[in-house]
Amino acid sequence: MKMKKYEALTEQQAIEMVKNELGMDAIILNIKKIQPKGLFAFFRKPRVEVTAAYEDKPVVSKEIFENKENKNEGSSFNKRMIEKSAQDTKKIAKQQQTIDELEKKLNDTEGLLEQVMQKLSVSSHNFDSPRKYDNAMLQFFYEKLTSQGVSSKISEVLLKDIENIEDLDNLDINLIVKVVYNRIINILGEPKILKVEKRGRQAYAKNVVFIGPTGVGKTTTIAKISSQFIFNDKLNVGFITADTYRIAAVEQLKTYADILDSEVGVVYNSEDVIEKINEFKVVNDVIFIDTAGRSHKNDENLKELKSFLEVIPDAEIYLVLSITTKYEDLLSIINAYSKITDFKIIFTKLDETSCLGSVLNICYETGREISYATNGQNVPDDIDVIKPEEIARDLLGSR
Ligand SMILES: Nc1nc2c(ncn2[C@@H]2O[C@H](COP(=O)(O)OP(=O)(O)O)[C@@H](O)[C@H]2O)c(=O)[nH]1
Ligand SMILES: [Mg+2]
Repeated sequence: MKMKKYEALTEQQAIEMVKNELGMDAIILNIKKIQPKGLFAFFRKPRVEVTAAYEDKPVVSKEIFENKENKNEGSSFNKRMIEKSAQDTKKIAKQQQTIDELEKKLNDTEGLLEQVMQKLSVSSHNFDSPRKYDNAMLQFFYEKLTSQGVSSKISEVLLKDIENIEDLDNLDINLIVKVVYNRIINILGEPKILKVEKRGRQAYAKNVVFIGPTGVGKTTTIAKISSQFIFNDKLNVGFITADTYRIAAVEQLKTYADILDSEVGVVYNSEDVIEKINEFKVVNDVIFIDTAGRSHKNDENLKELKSFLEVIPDAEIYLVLSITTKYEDLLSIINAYSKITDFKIIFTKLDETSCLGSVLNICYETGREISYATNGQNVPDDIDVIKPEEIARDLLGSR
C-alpha cells in the first residue's frame, strides 16, 4: 500500500482527484479541513485535504477480468477480488454519504456566517443602508471604512474596480488590504510640518498664525509646538494673541509664555499686530500668533479675520480643527476659511474618537495639506506629525 495526499476547495473535488488518479480502489484514509492562516484568514476559504491509500498495482477491475494466466487460482482469486470490490463499493458509498453530510453542514455554516456578518454590520452602524456589495469581503471593507467615518463615496473610491477582478472569491484578502491601504496613503499625501530656522543677522522671525473655531485647541497646540522649538531647537519664540474676546484667553497664553520664558503681545486690531510683529521680529526666530475662534458662519467675522491676516508678512497659516466635530461641519468650516486664506490643517482631540474617517474625507474632498495631530491635553507631549500609515491601519482595523 502507498499513501498520497490531495488538496482541493471541497471534499468532492479532492475525492474526484483521488478517483481519477488512483482509480476506484483507492481507500480514503482521512479527510481534513485546512483552516487558512494570517490576517483576515476569516475570509479565506478553507481547503480540504484527503489522504488516500492505494495498491502499487493498478485498479481492481483490471485484475479480476484480465488475470487469465492464473487459471487454477483464478476462480478463488476472482471471488476474493469480487468480495473486496463489493466491500470497497460499500465503503465508497458510505464515504460519499459522509461527504454529502459534511458538505451540507459546511453550506449551513457558510449561510450562518453570512447572516452573522449581516447582523454585525447592521447593528454596528447603518440601519438604513442596503448591502452595497454581493461579495462578502468587499462588503466587510465597506462596512469597516464607513463605520470609521469614511464617507460612502470615498469608501467606494477605495474599493473601486476590485469587484471586477476575476475569481474574486478566491482572491487573497491581503491583496485587497494592500490596494486599499495604498489608496488611503495616496489620498492623505505627505504631511507638512512647520520648519523654522535660526534667524540670520538680517532675516526676521517667521510668522505662524493659528486660526479656527473656538475651543478646538488653538492655544494649547501653539503651546505644544512652540515648546518643541524652545526646548529642542533652542529657538527664540514670541507670542501674539488677538483673542481678546474671552477674558481667560489672554491669561491662558500668558501662563504658557511664562513657563516657556517668552514674551506675549496682546493686539486688538491690524495696526496693533503690525506694530507687535515689528517689535518681536528682530529678537525672535518665530512668532506664534493666536486668533479668536469665532463663528465661521458670520461673514463679518471672516472679513475681519481676512484683513487681520493680510497685514501679517509671509504668514504660514494653520487651520486647527477638532476631529470630534461632525464631518459636514468640518467641511463647511474649511470652505468658509478657504474663501479668505490658504492654510494647512491641524487635527486636535484624536484621543477623543476612534473614527478617523473625517481626516481622509477632508483630504479627498478639499485637497488641503495636513500637518499635525494632537491627542491629549498634555503640553508639550500630546502632539505629533500626522502619520498616514497609522491612519490607514486604523481605518482598516488592523492596528
Ligand atoms: N482631549 C483633548 N483635549 C484637548 C486637545 N487639545 C486641546 N484640548 C483641550 O481643549 C480645550 C480648549 O483648548 P484651547 O487651546 O483653549 O482651544 P482654543 O479656544 O481653540 O484656543 C482645553 O481644555 C484643552 O486642554 C487634545 O488634543 N485632546
Ligand atoms: Mg485660544
